[in-house]
Amino acid sequence: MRLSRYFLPVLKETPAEAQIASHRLMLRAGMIKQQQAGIYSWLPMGFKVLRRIEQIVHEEQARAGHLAIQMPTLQSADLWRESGRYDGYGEEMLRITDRQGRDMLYSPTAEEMVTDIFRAHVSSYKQLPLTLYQIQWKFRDEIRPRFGVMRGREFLMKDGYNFDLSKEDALHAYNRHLVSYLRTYERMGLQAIPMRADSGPIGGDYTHEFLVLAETGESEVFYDSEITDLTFGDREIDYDDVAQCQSVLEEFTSRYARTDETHDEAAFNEVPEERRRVARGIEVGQIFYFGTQYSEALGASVQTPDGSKVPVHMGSHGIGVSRLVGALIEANHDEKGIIWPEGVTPFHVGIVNLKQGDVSCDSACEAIYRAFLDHGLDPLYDDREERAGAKFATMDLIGLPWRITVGPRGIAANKVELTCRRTGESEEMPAEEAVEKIVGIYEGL
Ligand code: 5CA
Repeated sequence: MRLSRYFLPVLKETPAEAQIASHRLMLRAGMIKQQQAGIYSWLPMGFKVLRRIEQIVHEEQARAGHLAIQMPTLQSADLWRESGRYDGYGEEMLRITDRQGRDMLYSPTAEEMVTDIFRAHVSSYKQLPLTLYQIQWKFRDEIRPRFGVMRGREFLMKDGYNFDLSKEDALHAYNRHLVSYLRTYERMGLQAIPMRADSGPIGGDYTHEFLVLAETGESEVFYDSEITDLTFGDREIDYDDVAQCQSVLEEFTSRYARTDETHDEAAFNEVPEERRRVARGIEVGQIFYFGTQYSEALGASVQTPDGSKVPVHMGSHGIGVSRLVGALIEANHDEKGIIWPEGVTPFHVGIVNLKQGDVSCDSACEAIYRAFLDHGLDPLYDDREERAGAKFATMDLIGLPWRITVGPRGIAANKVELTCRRTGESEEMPAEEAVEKIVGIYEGL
């Protein structure tokens, strides 16, 4: 992409309504535009990051053997009356009436609808296990939408639902989700810690929330500092291996880590004092096992090997896809702007031409730009007639992890400058070498 042809409506002033860094930076970098309280349009660069996050989520769900579907955002109230949640859900549910006077709602989650799909098509244990998921917009009429996309009213969620014959199988599905989520967040460059949580309106006894530590997080968290040393890394996982998934769950959940909703002071005090941490976190995902709550209410049962009929055991598992964009920025920024981790960056590299219109600079930039495209990478070339300072400020604000700077003096000596956004360190080298280095960095991702 050439910046002269892009739509990047950068703001010079810091928007007064934004209280936290991620919200400010998303507005300043032209990623989103607020349309109503808690409802946003996603502009090209913001939308690109959202798509990258979705892609990682899809890839990791596929790896775990889960199947992508798409359910409607508008659902019939009758379906929700069957589970008993239509009346119980409260003010957060946006209720709508169509022209025939039928009650509808904008889905805040989709346990009912996915169970309806299941009961229509599955009747035998032989069709299990089954996990269906979607990435779809949700609506929750939050009383206090705030912090931009972090607590929106309309927000994008990955919601997945497992159907299993027994509690034991469903707990394996729970573990499988925990493992796949660890991988998912790490690929985005985030550490998200599974913590014991409260199940809220979804119901059930088994639930973990995934929290990214950040001062501006909405949840208070209590944990054993040893947990922050754990990384999933590139270990091979067989998602059908019950013992292996269970052991990962144990590894990541055996230390004390809870949100304020389930915090237990006595248990926390058993952690050695020097390892006790009280902090804040952003909830970027949650997994639940709730047994037969919805399958019984909606009549989703299967025939067992001995011919009897039993309701299936279920759980649901969510990732806050749009919230993650904010969480990623909270965890990765400085006073100049965003610092994207390579896994989710909207463009792999920025190219800054210090003297637009100079034949040698222009042709060097064009060659670098082409070389990246040939390697399947996505460069952003700042080809505008702007001062160097303004170009650098834009690049720092939008936070591409790598920048190549091309100027007349460097080109005369066959050199460009390669700068790392995170460390600020620069190195001079021939253009081909800079391209190779960046290609190498993205090869493993
Ligand atoms: N049905 C289950 C899982 S599929 C469910 O709805 N879970 S949830 O309520 O925990 O939501 C899943 C994730 O969506 C949360 O962990 C959070 O990251 C994100 N989320 C929830 N509410 C909002 C909101 N108002 N704005 C942005 N993201 C949100």
